Amino acid sequence: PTRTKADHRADLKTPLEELSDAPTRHAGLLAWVAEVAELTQPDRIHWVDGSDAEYAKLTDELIAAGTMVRLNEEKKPNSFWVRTDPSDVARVEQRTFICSVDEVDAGPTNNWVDPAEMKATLTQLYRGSMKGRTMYVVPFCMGPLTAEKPMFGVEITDSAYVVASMRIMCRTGAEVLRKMGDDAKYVPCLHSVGAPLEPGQQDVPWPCNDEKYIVQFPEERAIWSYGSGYGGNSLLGKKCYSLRIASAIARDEGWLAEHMLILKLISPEKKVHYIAAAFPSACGKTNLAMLDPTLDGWEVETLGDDIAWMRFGKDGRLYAVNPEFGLFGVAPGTGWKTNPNAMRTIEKGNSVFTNVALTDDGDVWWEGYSPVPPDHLTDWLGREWTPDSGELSSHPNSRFCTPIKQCPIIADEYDDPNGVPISAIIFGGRRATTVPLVTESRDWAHGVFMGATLSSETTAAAVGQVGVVRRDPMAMLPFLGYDAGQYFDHWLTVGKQHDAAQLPKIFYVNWFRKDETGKFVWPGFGENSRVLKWVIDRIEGQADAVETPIGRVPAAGALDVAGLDLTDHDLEIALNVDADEWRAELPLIEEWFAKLGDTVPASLKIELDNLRARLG
Ligand code: GTP
Ligand code: SPV
Ligand code: MN
Repeated sequence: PTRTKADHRADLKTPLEELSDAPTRHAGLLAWVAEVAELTQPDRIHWVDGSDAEYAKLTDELIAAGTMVRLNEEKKPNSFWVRTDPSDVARVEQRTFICSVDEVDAGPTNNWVDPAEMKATLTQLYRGSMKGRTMYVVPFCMGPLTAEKPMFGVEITDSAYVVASMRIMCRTGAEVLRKMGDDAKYVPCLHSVGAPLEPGQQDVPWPCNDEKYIVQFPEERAIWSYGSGYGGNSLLGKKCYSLRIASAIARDEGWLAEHMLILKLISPEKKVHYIAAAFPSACGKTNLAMLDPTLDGWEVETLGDDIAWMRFGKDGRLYAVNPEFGLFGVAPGTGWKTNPNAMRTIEKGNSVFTNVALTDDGDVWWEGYSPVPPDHLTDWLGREWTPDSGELSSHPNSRFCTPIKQCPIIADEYDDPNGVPISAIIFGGRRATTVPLVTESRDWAHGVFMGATLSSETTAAAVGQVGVVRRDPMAMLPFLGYDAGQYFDHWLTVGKQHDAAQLPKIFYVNWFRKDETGKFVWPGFGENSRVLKWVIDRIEGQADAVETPIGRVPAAGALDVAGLDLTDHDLEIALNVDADEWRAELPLIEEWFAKLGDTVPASLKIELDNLRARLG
């Protein structure tokens, strides 16, 4: 006799029966899982163990559901192509909330709703929201499990895509749960795509909801996310935990949680320096993190491409750890010429590609993947695409999600729970004008001023208009878990608490300056090693700089441009400090500080006064 769906259902355990043989005795966790199951009404509960067998089953189910397509094993082994709903392609900053108890603590840069009110709203939305679906429980740890105080989280989600991606992006599974024991503290992260299924209702390949909420409760250290399956909105260990919640923890505990890559730079003399750099979303962190230097004898190794947790060591130096386990990189623009190490990383497979194009032989493609596009593709919307289509084959915020350990230049220190000592912090943005290729700050406070006033053109990484200049302090505007002025104060305070000689030197870069025709004047990518060399030479007292009103820039001849195919005109534009352009910047910075209000530290206002005076 053929078995009906109803027979099959009758065989399944109820969610509460499943809980009784859950793989943990952590009472707090069990109670929370039971409470969420009661509220969201899933068909079943699955505790994620992180095994290969589980991953194979999960991806098979995603293929059957039409969410994933398996790529050609010879091109990209164990890898998958995913198309999202066309409306669910980026972070939703307008729908992101910091629900601190008091509104002032969220600061003027964040959306705020009273936490009780927000919980009431979301509880209504979560009620029955997992009907017809599996509720996955994903234990995870941000940073090494061997840390003195491992930073645990548990994500409950009804999205198998999220489970598959979390496995790549952070340390997950049975080992984490074991290490949590019966009573470890963890950040509860609740996620639902908000698309319950009625009995018999056919699912769609990418379930989501038009109503979206990405909510952080900083005092409670909890995250509630609803309606979106896209990376930064749904992989809650990433931006929600490791930046928004962690920045609040870091303020309380005296450390820094930052939107920064971490790289290791080795000079021809084999001298090692570690550098952390903060650029806004889609402004070059992944590329700089795995840069292939064009300068002879210089080498780069990768430690992280998006997030750095930095704590002061007993020696007074600032040590950085990458809390993540994978790369969630912007696909377009990633190719053998621009980022060969990313290409080598994804070639090894075990990756999920979202909103890129599919080739006829089961590989992926995107703008910049190779110089000549294939004759035919399936684009990110599932349509036929040819080079004459006149449209992008891939969404500008399409992403590759791949294990960081596959990076051929991953540094050995990557797993060290103590991190690496940072010599230089680099801030940078995407500015067509005004901001020169590289500027050195005079001291820590001046460097904090540079970070606090960082500006950049908006990109496709967030929903909204692209190319609009906005202030993005320390590249953290969308990721700050508390008041921006207090955040600057925290930066100044940790600087004052430590020996100035041991602090990293702070620099400011811009790879994106354009000439009068709209062309980037600086070649970027591997050539950025020339800027890193100047940075390190400055630290070691081996390169000359000239004072300008905005800081120190390379003296004539101090930036190594030997062998670089660059006209004098382009180099001049790249390095130029134009007093008129900077005078035009002053009212924008004033407006920015005014918007932030009373909590902007007085010393940053003095920095602004000094800048104004120097510009005359
Ligand atoms: P998120 O993952 O969103 O935080 O972005 P990211 O900061 O890691 O940016 P990523 O390195 O992925 O670069 C984003 C885009 O900028 C890609 O299309 C790159 O090709 C391009 N890009 C990166 N570095 C450079 C550079 O030095 N010059 C130019 N012109 N473009 C660059
Ligand atoms: C960013 O937008 O800064 C990213 C991608 O790194 S996301 O995970 O969506 O935040
Ligand atoms: Mn990022």
